[in-house]
Amino acid sequence: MTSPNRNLNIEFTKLFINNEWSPSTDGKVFPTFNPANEEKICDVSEASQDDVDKAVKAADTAFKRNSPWRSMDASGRGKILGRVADIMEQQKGELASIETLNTGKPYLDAVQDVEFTIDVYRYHGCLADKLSGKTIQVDGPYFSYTRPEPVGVCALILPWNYPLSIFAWKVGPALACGNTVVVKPSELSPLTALCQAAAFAEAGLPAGVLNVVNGYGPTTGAALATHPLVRKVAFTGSTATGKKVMTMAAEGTLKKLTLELGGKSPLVVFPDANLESAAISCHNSIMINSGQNCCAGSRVFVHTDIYDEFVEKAVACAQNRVVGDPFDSLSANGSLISEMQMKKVLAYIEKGKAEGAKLKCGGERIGDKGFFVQPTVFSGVTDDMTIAKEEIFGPVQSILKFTDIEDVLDRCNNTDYGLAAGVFTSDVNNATYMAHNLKGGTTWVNCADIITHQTPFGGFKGSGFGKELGEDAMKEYCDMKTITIQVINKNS
Ligand code: TXE
Repeated sequence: MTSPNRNLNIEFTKLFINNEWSPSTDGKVFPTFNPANEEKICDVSEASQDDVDKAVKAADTAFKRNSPWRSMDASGRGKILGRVADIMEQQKGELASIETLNTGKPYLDAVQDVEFTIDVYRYHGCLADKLSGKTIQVDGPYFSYTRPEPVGVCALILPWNYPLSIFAWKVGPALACGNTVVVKPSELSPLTALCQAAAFAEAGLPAGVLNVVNGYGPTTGAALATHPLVRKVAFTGSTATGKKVMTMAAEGTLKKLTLELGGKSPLVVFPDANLESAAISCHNSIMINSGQNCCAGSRVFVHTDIYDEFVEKAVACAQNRVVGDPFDSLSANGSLISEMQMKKVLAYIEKGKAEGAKLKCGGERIGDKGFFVQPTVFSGVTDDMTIAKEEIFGPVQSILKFTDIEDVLDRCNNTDYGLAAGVFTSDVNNATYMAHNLKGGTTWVNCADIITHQTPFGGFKGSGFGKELGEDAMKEYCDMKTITIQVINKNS
């Protein structure tokens, strides 16, 4: 087991462009914090519009015909991703410690994030030389086939909740397919993106193929999303910002787009479910990462026959959940990412109380240093309440009641979101009927929040479009070309 390191020497804080570390052209920096104690960790270079332009041009040059990257065999690209995974394996404790420091998430969760990241690089590395098209029987004297080709320069805009792994969710398939990338990490958690850039350089990635520009959304992020040389934007964040990014991607040069946005994912518990196990799964689904999780089970619909018993179990789980120093191995939750996020969550809790939901436990900030919030459970939640409609992104479980399967399906699907959903039952017909009719990009049966590097992940409706992870992620980073060749019979 790796051990945490609290006394880190933060080595990478500049912009990573063309395999070089450079300060921003105007010398600007911004501070990055440890949300668990509110102390500044270090300053990070802030990319100006000129820096973004430099990074995109470096990526564009690296993508030119006959460049070292474009000339490399697909298996060579795969080997580089494999080497990055090996390097990260060696640095697991260090990377997890930096992630914990910069996000406030428990160290043991951060270790799992590093492991997931490594799996993603290995998986997409192995897929690099398995991209294929089809040969197609066509009418006439022609031979047709399809050929997946890399799109070009990809702008990858990242959130702060899983900075390490979501970097890999996008960079892994983008590079496996032969694209070049410019990554903008969240301004709240840039440090492990920079560490991964260093790992790619060490692994022998040609200059310009991967660039990282730190900065804020409306400036650095917008400069990247609107840059005319960018061919594809992949974004994870809020629906509101996702819509802006979609507009930007449509202006100027039309760009391909993947959006992974938020959710208000329903979990439905039937009376024939294993109640203990369902209660634990539902609890973990909303509490993990302090609820800052796009596919969190934030609406739990429980059948009226088992409602009170389920609520009792949910409250016991929440009361037993240890919140504290993220470097302490006993802590299941650390701090939230920022004061703003904490205030947003506390405001939703107040709204829940004001609108008549029953606060069963939690509901308060813990301490006055760091952004810790008590695991909170509301019962008696109804569909019209704000806490049942909007994404809270905090450790707040809302439990609703249902009696009828058709009615609960309608209620689950009556949301602008469609990222994930789940059902708990021992009846296979119920399970299948629910799984087929719930509108969520990922639907779980007798489990929740299970995401693997092999399975595609992505939402419907306001939760965005396009898939990450699994083989499907590769398609998002390719243009499929059709090639048709006239076949002349020289003897006729
Ligand atoms: O997200 P934003 P924020 C949800 C969650 C959270 C809320 C707000 O509910 O409380 O969003 O979080 C960049 N042009 N999710 O404000 O604004 C920004 O710099 C280009 C769900 O952090 O969406 C960051 O890199 N880029 C989500 C990224 O977008 C812009 C994970 C996300 O920021 C930009 C995170 C602009 N105009 C939050 N404005 C999930 N799906 O898991 C911002 N950015």
